[in-house]
Amino acid sequence: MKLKQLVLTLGVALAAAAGGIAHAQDIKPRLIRFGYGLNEVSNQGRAAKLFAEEVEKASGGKMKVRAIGAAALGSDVQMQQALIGGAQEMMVGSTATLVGITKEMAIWDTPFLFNNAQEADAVLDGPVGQKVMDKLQEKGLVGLVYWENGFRNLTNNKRAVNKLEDFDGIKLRVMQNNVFIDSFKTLGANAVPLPFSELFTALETKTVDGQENPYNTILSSKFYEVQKYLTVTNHVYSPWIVTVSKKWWDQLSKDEQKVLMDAAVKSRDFERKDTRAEADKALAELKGKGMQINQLSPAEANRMREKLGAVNASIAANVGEDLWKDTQAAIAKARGGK
Ligand code: TK8
Repeated sequence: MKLKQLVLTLGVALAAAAGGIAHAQDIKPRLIRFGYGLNEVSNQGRAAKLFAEEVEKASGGKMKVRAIGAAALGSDVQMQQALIGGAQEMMVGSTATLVGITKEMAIWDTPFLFNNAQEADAVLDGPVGQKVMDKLQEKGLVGLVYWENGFRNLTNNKRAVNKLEDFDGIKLRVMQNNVFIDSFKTLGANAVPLPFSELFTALETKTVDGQENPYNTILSSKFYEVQKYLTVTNHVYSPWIVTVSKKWWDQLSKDEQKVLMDAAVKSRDFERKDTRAEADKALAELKGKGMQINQLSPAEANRMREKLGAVNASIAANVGEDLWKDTQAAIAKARGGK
């Protein structure tokens, strides 16, 4: 009788302990390191914060996103490698920095591909954008959504760029990507590939004379402190892409994957609105900060466009003629040509 009681008590105690452990495991949240390159007070930082909040809310606190900006986890390229290896869970960065991994991403670097953000949204969120995104999977990455980095514009410290010839000899930082290197060499600049995380210092120390990025970034990264001239070129629309380590993604339940996907879509919609609202006011702000701003005349803009057309053939060859044609067709459709 005594023994039976002891066994019973022990059994209850063991069951309680086991239950306790299982419970503790249940409430220990899944930690997601979400890295990005810009600082917290940027359009990228605001959207990363919203993503983190949405994930936490939708998972009832079971999933926790630590959004880590200012390239504290590394440059775009370093973070991509960490995702592939499984050492980091998520990031957002430029599609242009993914070209070394997935060559099809170079389609988005085509100069003057989109005339406006609505065309970009239609193509990126449509079947062509999805197809390019899905190519990441065979390399160990899962793409969720495209965010807007934006139309890129030129800044430099040498001279106001009013005509094509003014690019001559400008040492221009570009993203680590052949299309960008070729594009700016074609225009006569001295293109220097560098990670974004090294850009401010390179400008400050005059290692390079200039760079190109959307208004939002010129503002949030305070490039106006180290750059005098801004030329409105809108030479290419630059997407950001939210990616996940495939190694890690494959361990998640379908529910967890859905939480991330839904939050990614919400962050995308928020980010595009926020970015566009900020861009609308940015030029006036940059002027207020002392930048000297000029527009290219329509004739010079055309010369630039024609000159950059020379890189199209090599982009098409690199991404494949089928993808090139599908993209052109999708743009025509977005323009209402059907
Ligand atoms: C941020 C970069 C940045 C991009 C660049 O990590 O490198 O110039 O425009 O947004 O991805």
